[in-house]
Amino acid sequence: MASREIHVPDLGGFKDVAVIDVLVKPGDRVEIDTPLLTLETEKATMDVPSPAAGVIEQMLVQKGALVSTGSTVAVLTVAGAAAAIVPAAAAAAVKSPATLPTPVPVPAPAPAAAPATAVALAPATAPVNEAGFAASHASPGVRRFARELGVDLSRVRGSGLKGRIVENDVKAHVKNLLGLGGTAVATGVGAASGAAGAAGIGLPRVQVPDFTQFGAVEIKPLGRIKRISGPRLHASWVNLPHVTQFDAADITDLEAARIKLKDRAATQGVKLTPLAFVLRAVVRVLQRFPHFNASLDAAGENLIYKKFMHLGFAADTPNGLMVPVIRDADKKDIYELARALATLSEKARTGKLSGAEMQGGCFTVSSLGGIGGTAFTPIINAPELAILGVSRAAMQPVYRDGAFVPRMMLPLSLSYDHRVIDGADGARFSVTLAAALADVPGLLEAVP
Ligand code: CAO
Repeated sequence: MASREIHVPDLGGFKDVAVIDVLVKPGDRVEIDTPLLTLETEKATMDVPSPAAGVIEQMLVQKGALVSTGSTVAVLTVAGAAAAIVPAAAAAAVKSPATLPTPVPVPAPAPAAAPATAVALAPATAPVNEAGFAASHASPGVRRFARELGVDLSRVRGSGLKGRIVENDVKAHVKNLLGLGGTAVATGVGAASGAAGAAGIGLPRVQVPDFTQFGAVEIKPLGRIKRISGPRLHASWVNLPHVTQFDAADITDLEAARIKLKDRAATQGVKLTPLAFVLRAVVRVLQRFPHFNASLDAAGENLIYKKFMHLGFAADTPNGLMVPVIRDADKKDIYELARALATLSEKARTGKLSGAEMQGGCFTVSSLGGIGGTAFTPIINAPELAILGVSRAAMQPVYRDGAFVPRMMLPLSLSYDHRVIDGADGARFSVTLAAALADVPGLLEAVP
């Protein structure tokens, strides 16, 4: 057992930064990266994460205190070696919108509840300028409020001290956008932000009755990940016109090859599941369809083609769904992809993913193949333009050359942003992907 001081990581030149929240107390057990404090600069809020696992011995700062780079904020009792220590600067997780955990794709409900006219009435749901949002002068509460409404803070004029944006500024901004009366809008905004799962501005709200009139209830707050990802998923759902293209790839030959390779891979500690092959096939297809590896700019007028190929994948974890990102997936072969999948999903499950490991994705794959199902409609991980859903492969009778033959078919569900990707392109992408999955030698080729 050893005591270890925890210092504020490099704040990038900011001094006397306010502590706006103290998240732990003496006696609390913390892991590496457990947030200890929340700081607020004029530009963003950020957590100070624990650089090591242990038990909090002392907290040396309180809410309202001012700290700078290197200030000692806590003392931690650390068990065992210093090996568990990671550099604090590397672990600092800036909680600006750009570094919030990537929104997690979830199977979407039927889209019936979002009439197009209502979305059109909602200027607050125009694409958010993330850099401008991050730079806006507003408290975490106001940022959250703006996120819930899909309001771009960079467009809001602040009436507080030094131009700080307060909640009423956000409401006034929405009022201006909608050209409606103050009282009515304020009421609408308040209600929309207050109710869990409430719809955004301009959308019909879901009425939540008092369920106790029907029987006993228990209320539990949503977990942190769901609270962060929910508004972003909602923003994607209402801002991006989703279309889902279904297809099935014949992976009979691929499965035969995978089963042959699987045991040898296992001896080298690699679990070779179909997903690694799907990722390799996606890379090959993205190389032919670069506009699927792009994003629309904030104005929705230009397409930003990415000259890198970082692939996200949805991982089911005890804390909720997360989307780790495999960097430079185009430079990895099947085995390297399988290894990256295992490493990152293990980190996601044990809460050890860093912010950087969830950023920069170009395209996401969401596989429910290990669980079951025949198809689903994944929500695009905006500002990406498409997401591939993979369901469970099954042996099926396929009519070929005048007879039914048993083939292993893998269901694919490709959701894409119809503002950028036409239906014909969506179908071409799916067909090309199915062909890539049938081309076993191509998938096993060495990666340049
Ligand atoms: N068809 C048939 N079998 C499949 C399959 C598929 N499409 N995909 C995986 N399997 C099999 C694997 O081969 C493995 O079988 P064995 O144990 O016999 O080898 C088993 O299912 C379990 O696979 P896995 O889930 O451990 O591994 P994976 O590489 O397929 O997936 C990961 C890794 C992290 C994506 C997965 O564990 C996970 O978290 N999935 C859930 C993702 C999710 O919730 N997505 C929904 C988001 S909504 O958009």
